[in-house]
Amino acid sequence: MRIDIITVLPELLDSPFQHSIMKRAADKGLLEVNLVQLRDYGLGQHKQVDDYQFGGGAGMVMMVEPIFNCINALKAQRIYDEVIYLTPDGERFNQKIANQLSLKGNIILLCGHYKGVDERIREHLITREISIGDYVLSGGELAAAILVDAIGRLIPGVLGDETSALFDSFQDDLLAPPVYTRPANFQGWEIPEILLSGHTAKIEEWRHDEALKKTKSRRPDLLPEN
Ligand code: 6GU
Repeated sequence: MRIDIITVLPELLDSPFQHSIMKRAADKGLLEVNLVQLRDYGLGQHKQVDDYQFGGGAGMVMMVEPIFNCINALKAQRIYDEVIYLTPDGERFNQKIANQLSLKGNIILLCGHYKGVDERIREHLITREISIGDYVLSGGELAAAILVDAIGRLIPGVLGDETSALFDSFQDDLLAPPVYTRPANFQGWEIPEILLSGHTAKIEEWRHDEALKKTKSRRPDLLPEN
């Protein structure tokens, strides 16, 4: 999978994909993240990418032409399955969307700034608009990092244990059960005895019960209504 991220602040995204699981995905050739500096497509001597909004009002708007040229330059290289605009008024990102996107081949992520992008970009070039939650960020870059992480780890072969992504919090609409590691007793803080029993079926049952309990108390909205 290849993800191109169009941004005026590629520096913000230099580090997030160079560690841990995202690095492993890149090293294995399973995920290629390419940062595209929008300013390279800016207009005139000053490489302008934003301008005052028609009708007046505070805040700059990202112009059509640089984004149009940038997206076209990418599209000349390969076919894209989605051109996603990251915006607080997009569809709220969740595990289901991450699952869908992890099956794609090539994706463009467009990071907005200032007041956002000229609406004509959204009308004519964007295939999907995604928000990461009900709060406002100063730009789409950190949202893009979150998408890439959530998507990247779902690509088959990226996680060491092929099955582990399937048992995560949210993947089955239940929060994850508690986990423990050695020592079994730390200064009198003991782990649940069942985990030392060696009884796999009982342990799985306990984990499911704990997951259900936690979900009921913290996120009842995730449970089916009955
Ligand atoms: Cl995708 N972008 C910005 N700027 N703010 C957000 C967001 C995205 N999602 C939630 N808030």
